[in-house]
Amino acid sequence: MLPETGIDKDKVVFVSGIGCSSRFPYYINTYGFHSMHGRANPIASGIKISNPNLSVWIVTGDGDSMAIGGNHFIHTIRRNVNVNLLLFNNKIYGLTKGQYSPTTPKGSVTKTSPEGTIENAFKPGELTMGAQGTFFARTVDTDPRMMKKVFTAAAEHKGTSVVEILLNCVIFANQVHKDITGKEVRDDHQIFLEHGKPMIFGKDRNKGLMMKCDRMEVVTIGENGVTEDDLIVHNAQDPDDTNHYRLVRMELPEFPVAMGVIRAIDSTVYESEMFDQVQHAKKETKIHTMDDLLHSGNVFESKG
Ligand SMILES: Cc1ncc(C[n+]2csc(CCOP(=O)(O)OP(=O)(O)O)c2C)c(N)n1
Repeated sequence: MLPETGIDKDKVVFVSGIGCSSRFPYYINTYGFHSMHGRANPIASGIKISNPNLSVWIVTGDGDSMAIGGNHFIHTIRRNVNVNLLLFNNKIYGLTKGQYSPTTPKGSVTKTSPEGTIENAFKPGELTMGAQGTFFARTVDTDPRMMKKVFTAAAEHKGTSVVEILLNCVIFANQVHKDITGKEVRDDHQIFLEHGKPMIFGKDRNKGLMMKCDRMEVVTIGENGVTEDDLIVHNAQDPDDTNHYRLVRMELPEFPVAMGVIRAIDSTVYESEMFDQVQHAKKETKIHTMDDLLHSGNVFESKG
């Protein structure tokens, strides 16, 4: 997918934190930076701000970006730095051998929760919306066609593009997403959203999402007079995030899990605004040399 974006590979940087997922920069033939646990976001932000011509990708795990790096995650999104963030969500700390993470479902038995976790799990999409995110998409690692579509949209988006990728840790959280991604269930348990298209899903393409009294509901086309025209048409570009919130929260068994680009709205990006401010400050300033600087403002003279 990267070669098809037309971006020269010398202009691409992959920045990761720590974790199995964060080993990614070694597997790709571009520049890369395997950094510190939870700190990929500030490093990637610095790279992008100092050299906006680069295509900057962050690769992170659910532990790396939702726990130790949770603060950096929300602030990168709030600033809308033009970077792409691939969040490998296996719902466990893999590298350190199976401790629960902030996305581990409540009640899960893990190495650090022998009686089941007693914490509510984060949904990365909810955090993205809460941080005023301009782009959120979800995909599955076993669906290369879906991944390609979603990554291409992320690359094209101007702002922080958050992509949640559902995948297994084959050792410590094997089949963790099987109810969503399993071959026999995936058509009925996922809905692939496309901007401007009605929200249809199901093996027989006869199920859909409809608004009923301020609530989203699953309906069957052909039952109770429901037709395709009654379904919600996906508007990923709606600045009002109410429906996007509804979509990222959907979970089994009541709803299918939303895939594809859920939100992609236009907004200003951090590094452009910073560039404009720096240019303006340079033009207006009376300080051009170190001497000017030392003699500007309050100057104290030491006598005695
Ligand atoms: C400052 C610091 N604290 C803790 C660790 C130990 N540590 C390494 S990876 C990791 C969790 C990784 O989990 P996740 O981001 O979900 O990645 P995965 O291995 O599952 O891909 C932890 C706690 C560390 N390397 N550095």
